[in-house]
Amino acid sequence: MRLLTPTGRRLSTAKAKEGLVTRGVVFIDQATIDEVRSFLLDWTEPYRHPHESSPGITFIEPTPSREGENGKGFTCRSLPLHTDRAHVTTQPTIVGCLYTTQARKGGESLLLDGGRVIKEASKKRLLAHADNVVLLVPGRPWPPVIKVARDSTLWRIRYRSDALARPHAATVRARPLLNLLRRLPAPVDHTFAGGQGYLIHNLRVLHGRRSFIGDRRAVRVLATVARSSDYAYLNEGFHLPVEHHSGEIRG
Ligand SMILES: O=C(O)CCC(=O)C(=O)O
Ligand SMILES: [Fe+2]
Repeated sequence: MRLLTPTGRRLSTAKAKEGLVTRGVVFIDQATIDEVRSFLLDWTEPYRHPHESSPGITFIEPTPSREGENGKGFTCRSLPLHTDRAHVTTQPTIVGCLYTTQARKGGESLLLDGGRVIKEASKKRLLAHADNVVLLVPGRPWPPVIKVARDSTLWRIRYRSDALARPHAATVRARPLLNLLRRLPAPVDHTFAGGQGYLIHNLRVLHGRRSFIGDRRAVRVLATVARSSDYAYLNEGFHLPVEHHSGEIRG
């Protein structure tokens, strides 16, 4: 397996972990699922998912029996930008997607750095209302979409906008931030062939995909950083980069 920056620069295992810290994303190439698991082995633990096949591992492919309200991933439809498991209490920290079969047409992966959204909200002085833009999840507590933890240094974003959960402004003053979140910047799209894919910091980088035609398959890996790891703070959020150039997920 090769670990790469989004511009294709090769990374060592250690630098790839750093890439998840500094950019929130690492690309993989010529990878097998066992290699992805072994990259995660000594510093993360599997995050359990109701649709998994083994701890932390879910096969993402059109599956008619799972096409329920929460099953859009198991169709060939587009998936708008989201945080995995945004509607439950605790999200996986690391989400990996290894594509095993490329669609005949479409199916591009979409990625957007949530750090860029937070910076934009900050520039427009909208973050004072962040506590009041919540993810409306019927029957569950409504967590804020953007949250800052630990002495205002660790940020996180929790986003989805579909039948299960959507952002909601609890006060009138929070509406401009809600509007900003409803109109996210255009994501960067990436075409991954079999053996390629990405690992993202799920509390930072939003992901989705375009609709597709043909057989498209992926293996998704969900993980939480082990408490003993130096990177355990990623389970709470990420540090906003000081310099954020174009904001696009590139090198
Ligand atoms: O199909 C993909 O590329 C991503 C799927 C996904 O994000 C999901 O099912 O949550
Ligand atoms: Fe997802």
